[in-house]
Amino acid sequence: MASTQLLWGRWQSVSPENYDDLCINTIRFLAVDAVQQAKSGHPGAPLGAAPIAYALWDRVLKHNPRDPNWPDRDRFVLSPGHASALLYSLLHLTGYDLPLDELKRFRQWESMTPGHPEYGMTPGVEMTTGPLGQGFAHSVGMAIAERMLAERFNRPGFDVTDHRTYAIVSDGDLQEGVASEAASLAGTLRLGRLICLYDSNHISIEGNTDISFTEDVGARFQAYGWHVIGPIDGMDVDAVEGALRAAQEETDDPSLIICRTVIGFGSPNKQGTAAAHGEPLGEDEVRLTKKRLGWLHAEPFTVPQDAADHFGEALTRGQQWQDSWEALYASYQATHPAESAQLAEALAGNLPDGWDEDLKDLHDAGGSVSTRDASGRIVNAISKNVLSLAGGSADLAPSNKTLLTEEKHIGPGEFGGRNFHFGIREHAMGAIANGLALHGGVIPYTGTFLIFSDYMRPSIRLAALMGLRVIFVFTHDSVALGEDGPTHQPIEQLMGLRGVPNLVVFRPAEATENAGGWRAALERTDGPTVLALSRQNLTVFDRNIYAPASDARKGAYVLWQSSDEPDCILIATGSEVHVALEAGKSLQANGTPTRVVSMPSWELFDAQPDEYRSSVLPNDIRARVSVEAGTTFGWERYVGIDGESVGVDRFGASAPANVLYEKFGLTPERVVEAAKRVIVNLRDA
Ligand SMILES: Cc1ncc(C[n+]2csc(CCOP(=O)(O)OP(=O)(O)O)c2C)c(N)n1
Ligand SMILES: [Mg+2]
Repeated sequence: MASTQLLWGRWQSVSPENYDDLCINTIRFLAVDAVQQAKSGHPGAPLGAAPIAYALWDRVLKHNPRDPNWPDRDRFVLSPGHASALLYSLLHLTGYDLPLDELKRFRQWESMTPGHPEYGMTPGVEMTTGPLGQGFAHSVGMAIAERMLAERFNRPGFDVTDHRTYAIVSDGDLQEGVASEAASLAGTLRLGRLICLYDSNHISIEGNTDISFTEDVGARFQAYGWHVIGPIDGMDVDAVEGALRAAQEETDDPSLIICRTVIGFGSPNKQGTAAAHGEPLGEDEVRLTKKRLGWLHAEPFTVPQDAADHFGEALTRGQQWQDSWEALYASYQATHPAESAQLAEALAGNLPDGWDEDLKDLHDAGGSVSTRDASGRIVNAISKNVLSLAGGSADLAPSNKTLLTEEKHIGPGEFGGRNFHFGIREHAMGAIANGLALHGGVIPYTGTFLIFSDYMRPSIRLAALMGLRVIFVFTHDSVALGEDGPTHQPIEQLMGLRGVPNLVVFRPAEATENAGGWRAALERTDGPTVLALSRQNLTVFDRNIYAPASDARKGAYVLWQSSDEPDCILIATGSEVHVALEAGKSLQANGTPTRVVSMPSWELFDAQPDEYRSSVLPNDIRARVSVEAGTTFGWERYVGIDGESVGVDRFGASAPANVLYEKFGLTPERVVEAAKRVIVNLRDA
């Protein structure tokens, strides 16, 4: 370990005049002390990556700690979220509204310093990280959004959107598949303003990365089309700064700067080993580490005045950046009032007045159209008014109907379009869509088959956790997709998605409900929406006969019922509403008054007032049957212990849709039988 020895030499002799050394140690020991105080956390990465973080934050990153939401700030993502203490040190020291007391409450209930960075909890935290690979993939989305806004709103002499996206990424990040997907697309798109610092310490939890990760990462990224710098000495601040400047110069392609670092740097007994990764150093080792690095302050959480003064310059720099941007923006407003107004609206995420006007009368009653085709028409109608709406599919646009037919495409170095080609990369598609939403100015949607929601579930979960407006379009939403068979037929996916907190799942019965789903999704500013859409055609309800389509927004509504007080309620979603309706009419014809409830969205229904909910599902009508072409697991919630559920509790099969519906019992006859059984059982009870 000759290089480590050499580094020891440099770091042993910290002199007070040397602000860099002092500041880096201040970052390190705030993090180490926070972890030690919490008796929980990860000291290794902050100790090792402090110099690269410092080089970026002190010398390069354009930000204003006083205004974490300044639109033209550089974005910074700490992809290894376990190194959160590093980020909290930086935020505190550079003057964000994160008091030292909050670092002392690291990982405690309702502190601003949760175990992993969480979006919305701490000023300056751009996203929630922790699931490795996601930070990196989201940063690709942020970098794309920056270019899209620049393309749409910048005018000659007015580069009002002109920033970069930086990420620190770790071994674990670059092992994860989602990072490979995102890196591949970032290379293709030539995202020259994306710069990633790779904290290459060759250590993860189980030991040296030699045991599982031996590829040449630089060569791999070069093959993706990235501009690769290094390996460089990640403990050498000047070298890191130099690499960052070189990366800035390279505007054609994204840059990866490979920084060789030492995990747990300075800890005599743990540095360079996995022991430094995920547990406090221990009181003794903290003392030894401080001694080793020449840190003279016995008291934990010490910020030497010289360090505080030096970091404080970030406030002055930040204000100057923002002031000059604001001056530019003011003259942009004066010379380009329309553009600046639109930019402000886009950044605020506002929808223009009358944005959904074109959705009226989009579909003829009595016609027959799949909800995916209807969605295609709807999204095209909305996109004409909502210019921030942009999205695409993971290579299934012709099937998902996600194409904006009159808009251009996003491609290599081309960001003026609104149609994405994510390639067959569902996981990164989700992450990139989230990154677009996080950046702001773009309202993203994605597309693939419902079955492949499994491939992007971690990104959907993060969208829900962060409360992002992202619209996930999933078509081919049941066994009714037919011949492609069980690998393509979703069974447990709908219910699985319903299990994600803060995710709205909307499965419309036909085109007019579908418009309600899109409306709800666009108007929902604090969380994502899944739209589950059919491959097969479905009759458009005549709303003169049935309840108004606008009721779909309530999540569930009485679509139709017998004139007499109903004996039973059939509750269905999506294509099975049509099965339930036929069953309901047949029950009525045979003397059993019935109510049919269309329930496109559990979550929207559950959010309604009690009064409304019990008007749709009155407590005293306990004979209930649910009908949905998916797992029945979970429907007890609405049918209760006396009810029954008609669904598919097995993997599907390859056959024409009508055959599958017969074989799986998704028929009006089966629903009628179930309803009769439930009614009889209740009477006999
Ligand atoms: C998707 C995912 N899988 C597993 C983990 C658990 N985990 C946290 S850190 C880590 C390894 C970290 O190694 P590295 O990324 O090199 O970070 P370092 O130890 O160098 O700080 C693992 C497996 C995780 N956070 N995310
Ligand atoms: Mg590592």
